[in-house]
Amino acid sequence: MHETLFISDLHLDRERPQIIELFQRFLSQEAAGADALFILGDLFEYWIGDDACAPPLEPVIAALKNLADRGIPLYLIHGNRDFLIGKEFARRSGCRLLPDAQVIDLYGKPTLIMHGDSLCTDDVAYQRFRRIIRSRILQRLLISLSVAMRQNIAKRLRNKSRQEVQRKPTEIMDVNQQAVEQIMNQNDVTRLIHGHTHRPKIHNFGLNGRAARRMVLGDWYEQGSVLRCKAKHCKLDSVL
Ligand code: LP5
Ligand code: MN
Repeated sequence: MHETLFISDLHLDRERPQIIELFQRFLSQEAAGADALFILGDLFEYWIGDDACAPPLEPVIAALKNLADRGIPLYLIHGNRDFLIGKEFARRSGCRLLPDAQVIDLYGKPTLIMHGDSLCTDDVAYQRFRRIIRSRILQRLLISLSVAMRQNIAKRLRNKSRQEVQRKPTEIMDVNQQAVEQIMNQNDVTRLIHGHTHRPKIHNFGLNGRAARRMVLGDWYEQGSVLRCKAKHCKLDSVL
C-alpha cells in the first residue's frame, strides 16, 4: 500500500499526555507502513531550543528515531511555535528539516508544502511579528539566553498571542487567496498542502485555467488529523 502521510499542528505538550500517546501510536502503527511522513510545523506547543527539551517529550524523539531507523523518511517544516527546532533535534529524531515552501514530488505530481502562517497576509500584526522573530540575528540571540529566560519569554509571547487571537476577526486569521495563488504560481504547482489555520478542508479552485487544489491539515487538540496521499488521490482523515 503506497501512501504518504502529512500531519501538522500536533502542539505536543506535557499537559496533554493523551495526545503524546496518540502520536506515538500513530508513529508505531500507521506511519510505520508509509512511504514517508511529512510534519508541516507546530509539532510542539512551543520549542525554545534543542537543549531545553522537556523530559515528557523525549519518548516522541525516540519514537521518531525508531521510525527513521526502520527506513521511513521523515521530514519536518518549522511552524510558528517550533521554529527554534534545530540540527540537534534533527539528528536525534532522524527528521530531515525542510525550508518552509518546499516543492516535493508526490507520486509524480509536484506539490508545494508549507506551514501556512506566511499565507495569512491579512493578519498584518502577525506578519510584522513574524519578520522580527524569524530573523536570524534575533534567533541567535534568543538561543544564547538561559533556558529560564527563554521559558519566560515564550510564556509572555504565548499570553500576548492568546489575547491578540481572541480579539482578531477570524477571517484575517485564514490564508489570503492572492497570497496562495502567488506562491503556487512562483513554484509552478497546482497543489498545495499546509496547516496552521486549524481549518481542515480540501479547496478546489482554478489557477490560470488549470484545476488547483489546496489541502489544509487540521490540529491534534481533540483527535489527530492526517492527510493520506496515494498516487491517485489524497484524503483528509483522522488517525486511527
Ligand atoms: O500561535 P497561535 O496559533 O495561537 O497564534 C499565531 C500567532 N502567534 C504567534 C505567537 C506564538 O504563539 C508565540 C509562541 C512562540 C513560542 C516559540 C518560542 C519563542 C522564542 C522565544 C524564546 C527563546 O505565532 C498569532 C496569529 C495566529 O497564529 C493566527 O495566524 O494571529 O499572531 C499574534 O498573535 C501576533 C500578534 O499579532 C503580535 C504580537 C506582538 C508581540 C509583541 C511582544 C510582546 C512582549 C514579549 C516579551 C518579550
Ligand atoms: Mn501554526
